[in-house]
Amino acid sequence: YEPSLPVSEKSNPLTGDIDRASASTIVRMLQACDGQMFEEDAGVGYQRLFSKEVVETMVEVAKKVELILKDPQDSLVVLSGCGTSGRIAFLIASCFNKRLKDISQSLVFSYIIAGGDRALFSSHEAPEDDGRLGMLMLKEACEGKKRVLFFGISCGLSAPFVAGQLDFCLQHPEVYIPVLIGFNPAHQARNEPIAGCTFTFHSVMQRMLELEQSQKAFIVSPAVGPEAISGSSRMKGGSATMILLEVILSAAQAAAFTRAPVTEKVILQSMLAYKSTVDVTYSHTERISTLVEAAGKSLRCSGRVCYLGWGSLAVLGLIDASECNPTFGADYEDVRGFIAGGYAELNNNEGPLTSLGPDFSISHEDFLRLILPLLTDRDTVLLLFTRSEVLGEDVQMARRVRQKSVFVQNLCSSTLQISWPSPLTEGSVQMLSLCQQWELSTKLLLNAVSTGAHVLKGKVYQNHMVDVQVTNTKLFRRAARLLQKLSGHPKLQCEEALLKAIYQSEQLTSDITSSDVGTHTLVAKHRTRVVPLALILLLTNCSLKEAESRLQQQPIVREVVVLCLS
Ligand code: S6P
Repeated sequence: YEPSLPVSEKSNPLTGDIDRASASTIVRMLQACDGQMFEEDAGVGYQRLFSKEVVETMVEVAKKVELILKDPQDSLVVLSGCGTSGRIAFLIASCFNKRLKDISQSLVFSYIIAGGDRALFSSHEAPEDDGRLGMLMLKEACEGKKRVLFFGISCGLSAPFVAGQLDFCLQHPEVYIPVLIGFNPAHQARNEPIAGCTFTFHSVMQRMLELEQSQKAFIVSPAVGPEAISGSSRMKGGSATMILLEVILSAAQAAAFTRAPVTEKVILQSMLAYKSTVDVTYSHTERISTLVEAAGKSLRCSGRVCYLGWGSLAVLGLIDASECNPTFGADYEDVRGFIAGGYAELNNNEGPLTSLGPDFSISHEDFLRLILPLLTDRDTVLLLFTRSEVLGEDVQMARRVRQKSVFVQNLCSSTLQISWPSPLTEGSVQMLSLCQQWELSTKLLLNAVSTGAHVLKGKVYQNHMVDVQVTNTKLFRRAARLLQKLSGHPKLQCEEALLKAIYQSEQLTSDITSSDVGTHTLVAKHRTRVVPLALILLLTNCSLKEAESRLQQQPIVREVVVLCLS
């Protein structure tokens, strides 16, 4: 079934055996996968990051941002997406607003995430399916604006939430210019009907393609190769989103405030600097492997991994931690992020969210109060900071954590001895890019730690997230496809097994089989381990009860499968 899949959903041949690899091999595999982001077009006809068309479009988009920065009255640049794409939208909008504030300019960047701010730090995958909600949230965010540049981010060119927003932009060209950021060739955009809408992602994209010539819409969608863990777009998808947006917005800022015009050369050089960042980060494979090993050990013996961060690096910690639940079926206690200054530092749209539950307690005070007393030598704590941010706070914090004999590792430029590529341009751009590259570097490290640790815990089968939560239509379809691949059974049978696991019912009533996928995913929200359960059902033809007990006896899915097959 693989040839029919879009690039972002394919499984990567480089990582087929990642679930049996050691920590250092896992890191080397991730390095090879991330390296694919910068590969040239290898004759497959897909656009890549460095393709001429991609760079040209980035120049045009940066010029549109520049116009808004120079004349911000009644204007807005909105970045929007679901899951990781929405979280990166938040991170970038916050970073660039901070920089505007530093030079006393109007703040023009704003973000939207499907599901609202609670989705910044916890998994809310269902709103991704709601095209109308996307449109309404965009309309509300832009109330009264006369000019809006809208960046809709969907790595897989698939989120109905974003399709709804792009459609709305196309219907109001007098105000909105839509820019689509994704990582598949245009013809691979999702063409599945969207509940309550007359368009699909694919059809919206076709309309945008027609408007590209007249610069009324833009599409930046280079392929970056399949993810290391199939479909896990938080990894390369998220990194490439950061790179594209940071390059475009930095170039626009430099043009608006330092009179350094946006050119293809500026864009290309800036992207090359990100390539160097990836190379330099992975030149520390040994140190990263030590972290992966420590985090894996913690998770394997029911310990926890905590990221204690300062500034934007802390935001990356929060983001990485929040993705472990939907990706690996992890508990929110397994990997957690904390930020110095809490919500005041985050400055998110909806303000403090602490009242929503314990998983929204994210300040260092919360860590000291709720987590520190519980820490043991099974746990791993990573401190994330840049030297300029912390002024000794890190040392104090590390001392307090070390008293509990926890494995502590500082991730900052001095500890990892990460040296940075020589500055490409003079002036403020140099400062900006230095800071941004720290962020990409930190993201890669954290993705490696959390992915590697869960792989070592047995949460990945071959290179598939077999314990994925089935909480929206994309994930339901992915789960059914995975069952087909792993069991060799036909689609219908795999969907039936999945439904049995979701509804916890041996018999599928007509009520169940006649419901739509949206209804199934609402029920699946309250279930865990549905894909492993369905897989055992398919492989052994046993009862649900028996499948559950097999899974309880051996939680590592690959081992259960080996047992079932033998
Ligand atoms: C992926 C992550 C998801 C995606 C979300 C949006 O690792 O768990 O939350 O970010 O589904 O995907 P896309 O393709 O629209 O950017």
